[in-house]
Amino acid sequence: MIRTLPKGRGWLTKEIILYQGCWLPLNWGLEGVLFVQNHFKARPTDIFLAAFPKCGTTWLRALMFATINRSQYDFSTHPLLNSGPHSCFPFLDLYFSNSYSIAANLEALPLPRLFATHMPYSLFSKSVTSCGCKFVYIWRDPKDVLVSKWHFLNQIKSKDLPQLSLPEAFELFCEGVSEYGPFWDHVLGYWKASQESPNNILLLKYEDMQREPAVYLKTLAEFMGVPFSPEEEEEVVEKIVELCSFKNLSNLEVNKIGVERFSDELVIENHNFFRKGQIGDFKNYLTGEMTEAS
Ligand code: PAP
Repeated sequence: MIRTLPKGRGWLTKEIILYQGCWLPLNWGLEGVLFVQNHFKARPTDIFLAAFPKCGTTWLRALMFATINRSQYDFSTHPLLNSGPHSCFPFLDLYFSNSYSIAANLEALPLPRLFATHMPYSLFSKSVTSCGCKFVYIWRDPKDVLVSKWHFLNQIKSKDLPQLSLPEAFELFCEGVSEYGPFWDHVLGYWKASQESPNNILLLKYEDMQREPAVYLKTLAEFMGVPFSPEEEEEVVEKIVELCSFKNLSNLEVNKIGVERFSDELVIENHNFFRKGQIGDFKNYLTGEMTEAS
């Protein structure tokens, strides 16, 4: 099958493959999708955090984990102070890999099971999307996504492969050719599904969350079925926002020197997940012409 699929230039690996309308790296992207499509059994209580890469998974992962488990942990000894946000719940797309450090038995995960995924909505089978489970989807200005992705993938890329220049990345991104692209197909797939099933799919925008984190954290908690009580709104909401803020997380020892082992080939230093965390950084990288064209 793989031999027959269209190939494009990869940003992290040498090439990516177009599978069911989505560009995927072969050794973890496509394998992960095939695992989910063929072996994963969703439960109605499952909650997925879905996003195109570099739209805010790290932040949302921390917020969702801290919100769901707020009665279990004290803020002074919270697990997020000692482990990177990517270890608080797993990437569904990486479950196929035996070397994924937190790939425990799927059936043994605490309820509700939380999963992160970069898969487009259209790649999930009906048995997942119609079982009653929920999707939290975060998206972001694609110009900032492009810049963030370009930095991140060049940073973690094997030294044996050539770096991608920004003009090259811009061209490829506009053509839809980047890991989990095309960007707009990804966003619109979840947007359309949220119009049809608003109780099951919540769309959040990174920029809105940056402006009013407490407001959207309350929306998120309500959507996940764990609304904050009036007493919690006084204090707990602010504490979670503060705990998960870019400033706090990026300054923790674990996020400065820790690593996340996603698979044998994909071991990422946590500091790479925290770059600037700002809105509009694209202005420092894209030319006026690029901005206009995008
Ligand atoms: P992933 O797809 O590799 O998981 P993801 O977490 O979605 O990455 O996106 C990383 C972006 O979120 C980075 O943006 P930047 O490159 O423009 O800076 C990162 O800095 C930002 N980010 C990480 N943690 C936070 C946070 N707590 N609050 C706000 N932004 C954050």
